[in-house]
Amino acid sequence: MAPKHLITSHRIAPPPTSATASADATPAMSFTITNTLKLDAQAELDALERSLLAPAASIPPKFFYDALGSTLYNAIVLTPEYYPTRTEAAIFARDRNDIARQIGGGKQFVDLGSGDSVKAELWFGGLRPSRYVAVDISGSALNDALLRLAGNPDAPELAGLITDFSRVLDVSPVLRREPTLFFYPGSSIGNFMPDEALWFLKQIRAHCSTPECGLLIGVDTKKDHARLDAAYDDALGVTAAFNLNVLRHVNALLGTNFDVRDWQHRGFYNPAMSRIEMHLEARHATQVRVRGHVRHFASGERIHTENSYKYAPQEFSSVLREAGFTDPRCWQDDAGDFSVFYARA
Ligand code: AVJ
Repeated sequence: MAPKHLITSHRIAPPPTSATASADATPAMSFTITNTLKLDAQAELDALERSLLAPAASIPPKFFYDALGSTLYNAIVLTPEYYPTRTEAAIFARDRNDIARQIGGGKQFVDLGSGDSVKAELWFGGLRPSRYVAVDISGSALNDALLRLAGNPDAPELAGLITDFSRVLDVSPVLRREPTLFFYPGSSIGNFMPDEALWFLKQIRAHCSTPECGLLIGVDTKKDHARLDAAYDDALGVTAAFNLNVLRHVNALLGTNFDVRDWQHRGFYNPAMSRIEMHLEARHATQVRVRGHVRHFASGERIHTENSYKYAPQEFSSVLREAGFTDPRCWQDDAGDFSVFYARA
C-alpha cells in the first residue's frame, strides 16, 4: 500500500443542477477522489527515456491516453473494422441478467480502467452495487465520469482512485473489506505480456477479501488474421492517428522533438506470438532529442508501442484458475469473436 502521506484526497460535491436545486429533490452526491499517481511521475519519465534510448525502442501503451488520444480511441471503437468493443457490448446486453445472476447483487463494484464509466453504469440496475469505485490513470476522465454519475439518481455511493496499475495494482486505499466485483472489460488485459497478465490477475485475486469476491473480464479471441489486421489498421486511419498521437504526448511529457510526419503506423497480427503488434516506423533516417541525448533512428526502424494478446477461451480459463480464481464461466457472441468471463475468488 502507498504511504499515507503521499495520498491526496479531494472531496467533490457536484454543483446543483436544475434537477437537484429544489429543496425537496435528492441532494447532489459528493464523492472522494484519491490520487496515488503523482508519487511515481519522475520515475515514469525516467523509464520512458530509457525505453526510447534502448536498442529496441518502445513506448508503453498507457501513453496513448492524453486528451486527444482518449478521443481517438473513442473514435476507433466506432470504426467498422474494430469489432471488440461493440461485440463485448452485445454480449453484455444479451446476457446481462444471466451474468448478473452468477455475480450476485449488492457488491462493491471496482472498475479497473474506468474511463468514462459508461460500461459500468449499465450494470448498476442489474447488480445494485453497494458502492462504485472508479480506478483510472486519467484524473480528468475520472473526475468527469464521477461528476456525471453523481447526477444519476440510480448511482450507488461513489469513490475514485487515480493510479497507474500497469506495474502494481494497489486499490487498498479506497477498498472496503466486503464482497467485491472487480470489472476489467474491453480486453485491456491483452496489453500485458502473458506473465504480466497472470501477475495482474493474481494481484486482483489478492485484493479479494471474502469468497464472495469475483472478477468480470472481457478478453479478445484469436480469429481470422485479416480481420485482426484490419481491426488495428482501419481504412480511415483512425488507429494510425491514435498510434502517431503518442509521439505528441511524449513530446509534451519529455520535451522530445518527434515530428509525427517522419513516422508511419504499423499494426498487424503476429500469429507466432498470438498478439497484435503496433509500431511506429521511421519513414527515413531521423534523429530525436531525448532529454540530454540524441536518439538516431535508421530508415524503417520501429518504435514498439503496443501488444494486444488474443486468448482462446480455454486458454484464458486456465489463466484465471492459475491466478487463483475458481469456476470461470465464459459468455461469447455467436461468432466467437469475443469472450466475457466471470470467475469467483
Ligand atoms: C484498449 C487495449 C483494449 O488493444 O484493442 C485499440 C487498444 N489499440 N486499437 C486494444 C487499441 C489499437 C485496445 N485496448
